[in-house]
Amino acid sequence: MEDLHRNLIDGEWVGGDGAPNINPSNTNEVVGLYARATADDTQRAIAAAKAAFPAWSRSGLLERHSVLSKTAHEIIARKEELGALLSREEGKTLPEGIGEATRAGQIFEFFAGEALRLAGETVLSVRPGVGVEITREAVGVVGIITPWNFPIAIPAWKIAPALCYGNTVVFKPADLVPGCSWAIVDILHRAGLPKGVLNLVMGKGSVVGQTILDSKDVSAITFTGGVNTGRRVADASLKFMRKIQLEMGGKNPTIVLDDADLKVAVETVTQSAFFSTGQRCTASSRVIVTEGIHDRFVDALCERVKNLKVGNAMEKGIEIGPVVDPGQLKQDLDYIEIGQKEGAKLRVGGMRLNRETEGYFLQPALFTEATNQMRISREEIFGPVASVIRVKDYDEALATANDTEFGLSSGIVTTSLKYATHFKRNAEAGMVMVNVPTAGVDFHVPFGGRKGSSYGPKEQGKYAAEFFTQVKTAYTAAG
Ligand code: UN1
Repeated sequence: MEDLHRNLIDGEWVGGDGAPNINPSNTNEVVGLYARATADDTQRAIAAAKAAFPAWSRSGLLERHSVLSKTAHEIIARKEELGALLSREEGKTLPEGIGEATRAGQIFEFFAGEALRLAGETVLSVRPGVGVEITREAVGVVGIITPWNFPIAIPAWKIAPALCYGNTVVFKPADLVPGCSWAIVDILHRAGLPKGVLNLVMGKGSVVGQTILDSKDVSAITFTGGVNTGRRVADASLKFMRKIQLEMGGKNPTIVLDDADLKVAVETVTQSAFFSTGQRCTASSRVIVTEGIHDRFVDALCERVKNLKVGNAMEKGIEIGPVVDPGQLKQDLDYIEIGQKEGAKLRVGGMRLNRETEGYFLQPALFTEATNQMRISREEIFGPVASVIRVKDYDEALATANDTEFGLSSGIVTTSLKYATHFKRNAEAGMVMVNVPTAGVDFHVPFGGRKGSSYGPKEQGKYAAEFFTQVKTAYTAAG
């Protein structure tokens, strides 16, 4: 079959029948056929990664630099094509898709540079005549499990550091969106990675993911996805004393204070809550607004949200693409109903939309008069649904923002240096955003949360070394 995309195991493209990858903007369109790995395939992939580890972990830095750098250049050269593939398989708008593809290229470029900066420390011992060296070494076979909502950026920000620091990889992309993952593995393979260093096993979590979790030969797992699966990764890993890095949910707040610039507030909240169809763990779904600006802000926000252009992700001028699949659409609609039953006021949107093509289009939904106790304020919805919570003042806003089991990204819109400074110090989140959206992060600085959102070392930037390496301290007596 011509458009069958196979798995890459030990340097060979393998696997039979493919499952169709469906375009959520047009469910009649099959983006491509993608093979599904069996448990057996996954075990072979793990064995190949294990066999490739000794050589790759000792490979010259120029070899790693060269593969990562070639990959960066090819991704950037093909950003329009890869961005379109992303939009077709996941439903982000075309500019968002191209932006994400560009980001993936930049991430590879960053780690191509990091490969040349690998260094340790030499220190004196407390004992005379003894020297101490502190170095970082690769961890081993890393299992990489990625979600559907960032089909190219998240694979990039896990694969690039894994390879940079000398690990070998078994990579399982989200079953729903294997297209971009296949494309970057193909690029890396052609860029000259030795066989077995990077293995692609597309397929189901219950088969492929489970086999990775159950393997004693997988020394570390980096996972982004839902809280429940994250817990399963953690549970399965303790018995092997395996390193884990988990990025899970969010219920990210954005505070709007009386002194905020109204335009900045409306734009920041609209982007945080609804862009990428609200399908980001960094999306803001709780908008906490102080009394003095509340009504003015809500009116202006409703106007903006009402006019958002929802439709086929590939069409020019579309601001919000479709929801990714029927399961997610049902979850969004269920929460829209729950919010109304709980007594929040649905001010805008919340209904399915028909467009020329058959797709999962949903008018972004904005609730007002919500409380922080409602389920819509406590549980992650992962769709274009946000609620406004009215509070008296900054102190109540901060307490409300922190009153959640999550702690990924926390935002404030204010012109006050005093409140901005206080918020940066007191927000219980891994990332704090002042007058910028909670979502849409830089690629060269640490990414990650705290509390129920994340577990383990941060991702991205030079901090990625924490997870993808292990530290060794060597003592040498001069004799
Ligand atoms: C971003 O907001 O730019 O799954 C990145 C997610 C996050 C990535 C967000 N891990 O939504």
